Amino acid sequence: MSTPLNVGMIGYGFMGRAHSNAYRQVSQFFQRKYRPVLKACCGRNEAKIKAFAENWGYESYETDWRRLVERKDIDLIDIGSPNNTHREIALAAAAAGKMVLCEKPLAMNTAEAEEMTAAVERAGVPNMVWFNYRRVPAIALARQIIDEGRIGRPFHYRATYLQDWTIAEDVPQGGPALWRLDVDVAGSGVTGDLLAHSIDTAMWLNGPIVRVVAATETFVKERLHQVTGKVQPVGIDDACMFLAIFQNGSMGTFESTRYARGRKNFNTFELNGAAGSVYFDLEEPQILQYFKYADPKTGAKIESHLTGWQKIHVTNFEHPYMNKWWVPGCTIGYEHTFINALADFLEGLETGSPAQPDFRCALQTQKVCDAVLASAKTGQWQQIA
Ligand code: SOE
Repeated sequence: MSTPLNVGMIGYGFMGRAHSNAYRQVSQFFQRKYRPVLKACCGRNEAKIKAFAENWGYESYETDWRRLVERKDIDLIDIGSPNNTHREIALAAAAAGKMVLCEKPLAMNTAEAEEMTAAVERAGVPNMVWFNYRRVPAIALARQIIDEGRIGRPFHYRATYLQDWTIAEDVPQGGPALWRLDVDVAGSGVTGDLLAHSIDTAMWLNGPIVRVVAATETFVKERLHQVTGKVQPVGIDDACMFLAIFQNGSMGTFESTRYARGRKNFNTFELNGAAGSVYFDLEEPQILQYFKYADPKTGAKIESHLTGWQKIHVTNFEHPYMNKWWVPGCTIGYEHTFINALADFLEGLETGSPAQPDFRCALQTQKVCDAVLASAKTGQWQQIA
């Protein structure tokens, strides 16, 4: 017998849809004790939230998130609204004893993230941040390969996260869909929006980042603001590059922009170690590339004429998450990363071993983002606690 878990979803944009889809699908594919029930969704525009509730099958809707948080029939609050709303909702939800899931980045800055982490820990409520790319099976396989010692001593980590949707100068900032360009709502530009993903993945695969030095650029200095109707200065970073030193002594380079013509959601990483390397590119999400130089157990080198990059099609039953989906060779996509993440969260509730990244873990990513932005201002290396 499964136990219902009543979900209150805040936000009905891109992430509201991605999370709602996960709540609807997860129990069909993963056998878990807890079964999400789409109890209520919430958004300020009544016509839109009503239509959203009908489309996704929510039992009810609210137009004020405070009402949702107060409801006795809600177990879990999911924050899928813009970044500047995360803190207040998370604090209220934790105080009301609700489980809290939050879209990335956790907060506008480290101070907020610390407050939110303290709140969920004080309340003792389960929590997680939706860094969904950890749940791409090929990325999870990279982690497995690293844990198995197949990369050996790591030397280099290289990440890029490139998009091209803000090149035109007449793209406005602010308001629905375009709040990511408004610094007062987003907190930062590509650093919090895209590099937060890269940093989360990097630290999951290669351990903590301890030092960074960065440069950012805002290519279009003024844009029409959709809410005020005025042309206003752009406060976000359009592009960011930084160097990083990991605690394990390896070196990292990170690059992100929304001005890479032709790149839509180009999220890549490569890790080079003494015994091997791994490479991933989200444009081929079912592939993990692996270069094997030496056997991790015996240390024996691969015969030189047989070395080369292997393209592993990550769809076998033995691969992470894949025994829950289709038959080998059949791929899964973007939406499944959210379903896999939710399945892990539900498993954490059941086993008592919380799914990651929880708020505390995401706080560390926030600290790296803040250090990157601080370094871009001063040009100096920044240490991360
Ligand atoms: C930005 O364009 C964005 O939608 C991010 O906010 C998401 O986190 C990323 O996964 C896709 O790109």
